[in-house]
Amino acid sequence: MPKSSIVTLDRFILDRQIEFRYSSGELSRILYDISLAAKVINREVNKAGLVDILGLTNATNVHGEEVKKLDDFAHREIIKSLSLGGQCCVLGSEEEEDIIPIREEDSGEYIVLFDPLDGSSNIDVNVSIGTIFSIYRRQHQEGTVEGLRKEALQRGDSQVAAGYVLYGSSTMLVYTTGHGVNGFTLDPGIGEFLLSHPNIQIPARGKYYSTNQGYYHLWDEGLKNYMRYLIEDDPATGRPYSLRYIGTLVADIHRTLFYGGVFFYPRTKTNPSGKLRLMYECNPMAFIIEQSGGMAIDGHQRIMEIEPKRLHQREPLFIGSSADVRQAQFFLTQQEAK
Ligand code: AHM
Ligand code: MG
Repeated sequence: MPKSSIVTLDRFILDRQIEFRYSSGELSRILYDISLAAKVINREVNKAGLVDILGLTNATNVHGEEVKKLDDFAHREIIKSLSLGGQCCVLGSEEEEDIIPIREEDSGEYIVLFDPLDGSSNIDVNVSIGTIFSIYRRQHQEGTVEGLRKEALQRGDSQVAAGYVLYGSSTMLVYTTGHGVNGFTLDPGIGEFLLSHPNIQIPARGKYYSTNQGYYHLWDEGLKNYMRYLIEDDPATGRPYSLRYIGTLVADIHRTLFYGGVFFYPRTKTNPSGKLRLMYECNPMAFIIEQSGGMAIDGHQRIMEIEPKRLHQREPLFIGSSADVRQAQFFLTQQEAK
C-alpha cells in the first residue's frame, strides 16, 4: 500500500472480512453500526460544554425533545444503531441492569455488550471519555429470556471482536477481531474514521504506572510492596516509574497501549472485587491488550478465562505491558504465599 493512501474504517472492515471465520458480512455490519453510533455520540460530546449557554439544561430542548444526560444519550444511540440490522439477538449495556433482547424470534447471531460512555466523572469537565464494546457469537441457548441471559454471559476468550472509542484531543476508534489491533482517527472534516495506527503493538515494558493511588491504604500488602518497588530509584531497571491517571479507563488504557507500563484497579478492603466490570470493561480491554502483545489478569488469573456469573460482575484488573503485568503478579503471589 502506498504510504499516502487513505483507508477508511469501512473499507478496512470490508477488506479484512475474509479473516473472520464466519465471514458473512454480519460482523462487519455490527462494526459499521458501532462506528456510526460513535460519530453521533462524538458530535454530542463535542457540544457538551455548550449545553448551558444554548439553554438546553431544562427538561426539553429547542426541538421540544427531552434532553438526555450524555451517558443516557450514548446508551440509546448504540441500542438504536444495533437494533436495526438484525445481526444481534441480545445487547447488554453498563447503563442497564438486565439484558436488552432485540427480537423474540428470528434474532441474529451476535451479542454486543457495551459501556456507552465510560469515565462518567470526567464528562462535565472536558476530560477524555470513551465507549467500550465487546462482541460474541450466539451459542444457541434456548430462545427464552433466560437463554439470552446465558448468551450474554460468555467468557472473555469467546469474544470475536472488541474495541473502544476515545473522545479525546482527537476521536479514535481502536478494535480487534483477533488478528491484531488497529486504530482509526476521526477526520471531522469528512466524518470518516481513517486508518492512522495500523497493527498496534504494546511495548514489552513501559515506564508508567496508572492507578488510583488514593486507595493505597486499602490495598493488600503485596500490592503495596509492588507500588513501593515501582517508585524506588533504580535507573538500571528504569525506576522510578512515572504516575499517570486520568480516571477514564479508555484513556488510561489507550495511553498504556502506546507507551506501555501497567494500569491496575485492584481489590480494596472496601471493594473486594475492585470497581471495573468484567463484561463491559475488563474483557474487551483484555482482548485488545493481549492482541497487541500485552497481558491482562485479575492479579493471578487471566481475565479472559474468568467464568462470568453476572452481567455486572466486578473484577480486579492488572493490564498492560507483559513484563510489567508479570512483575505485579509476582509481588501479589509472593505475598500470598507467605
Ligand atoms: P464509570 O463506569 O462510572 O465511568 O466508572 C468506571 C471508571 C473507569 O473509567 C475508571 O478506570 C474508573 O472508573 C475510575 O475510578 P476511580 O474514580 O475510583 O479511580
Ligand atoms: Mg465504565
